[in-house]
Amino acid sequence: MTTSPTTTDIPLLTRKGTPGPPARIVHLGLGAFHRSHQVWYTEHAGDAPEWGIASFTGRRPDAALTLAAQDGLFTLVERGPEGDRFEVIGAITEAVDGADTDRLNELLAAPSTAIVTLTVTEAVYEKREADSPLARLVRGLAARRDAGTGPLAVVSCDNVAGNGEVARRAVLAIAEEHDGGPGDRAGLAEWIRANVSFVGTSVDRITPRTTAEDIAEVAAKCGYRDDSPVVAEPFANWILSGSFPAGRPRWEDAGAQFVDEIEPFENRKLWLLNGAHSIMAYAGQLRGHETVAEAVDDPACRDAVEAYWEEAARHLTLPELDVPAYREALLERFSNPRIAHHLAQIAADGTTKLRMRAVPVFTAELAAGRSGVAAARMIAAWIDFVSVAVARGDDFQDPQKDDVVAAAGLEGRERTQALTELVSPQLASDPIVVSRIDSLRGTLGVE
Ligand code: CS2
Repeated sequence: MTTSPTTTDIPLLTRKGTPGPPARIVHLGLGAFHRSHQVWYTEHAGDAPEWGIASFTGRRPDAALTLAAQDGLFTLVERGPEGDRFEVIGAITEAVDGADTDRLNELLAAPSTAIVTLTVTEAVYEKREADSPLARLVRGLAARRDAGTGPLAVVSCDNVAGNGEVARRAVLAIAEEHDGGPGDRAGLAEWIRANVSFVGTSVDRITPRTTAEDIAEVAAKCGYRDDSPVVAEPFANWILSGSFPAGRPRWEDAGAQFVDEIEPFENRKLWLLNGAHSIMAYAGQLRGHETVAEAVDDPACRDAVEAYWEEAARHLTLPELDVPAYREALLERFSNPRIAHHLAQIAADGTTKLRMRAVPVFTAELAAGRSGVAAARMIAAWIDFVSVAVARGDDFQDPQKDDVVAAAGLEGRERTQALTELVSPQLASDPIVVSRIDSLRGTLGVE
């Protein structure tokens, strides 16, 4: 591994022998967002010394190796419009390679473990493969059942509508598939139903990818070497709904909100923030922009976002959602010139994301007898974006990539029809809807 000249002579960030908090939370999906969000909230809970996190990577061990060398410590760089604030975060006590399922099973079977949090990406909830993070979780839950160590809470922190319920269904489906089959999992689904609570959440903190410059900046400003800092905006929000049968940190001390009914909050965040992000990711890149701040500064993108917000707002009626203030705050967050939030990062997994970000508003507008033109434009921008990517042979990430490539090979309206179908078979079955999307193609590209 190479280190920049500025970082060779200074000591690596470590705990210097002081133990971290006991691991009582297990996390699947050790990435930057997990660290800027759930780890930050746990660090700032009033009872933080009692709550450590054992965090497992997803596909690759790299993040665990880097963090383990620092005893789980990392720097959070809070990047405001005026400058950076640095904070060493110590709530991760163990950073583990996701392939180490023995350790996962051991931790899940431990009576001290009370919570499993997840940031496994939207697309993973649709996967049933044996090596998916959710299948690993199911095997861990079997270990807990066998050990007789009682109930716990699973907390999904992915941008998925109804994430608690979606996680529950996915976990039960995997458990049921194996019930009575090899691995002696008979009755596992039943045990999960009785013992595991699935907590729904709305999560929010813009977390761009860490760059080499960020690493150098931490070394220069903090006087230690951190090979894995995280950069995030100052804003953070976490809304949760559900029970914690084995206890939880006092996340409310750090500003987390516990509500009975999560759906309106979740919709506000998924539609207004993430929906706007997707419009900018596709239209913005087609128009030559690289970051959210650049895209929101372009009147064409900004107007498309505002029009979409108008449609979405009609279905966000609870007064406490305070949509006008939320929209204003979003414009400010998106415009933060010091956060280089790359549109390419947001553009990934379009089929899954649009299902959550465009389809519900489009469907609600159609049901109300309106056109849903702004939601349709988000889908049209995605179709233009993947069409260009496929034609140029650019790499892009999508759980249905082969189907996207095949559909993008069709011509004209057929292409619109086939790509829309990958996002929503229901919308694609309505010829008027397909024509509407088709007529919007090309309207947000380069002028
Ligand atoms: C983004 C989100 O990449 C994406 O799809 O829309 O990661 C977004 O930045 C976060 O949800 C903000 O909380």
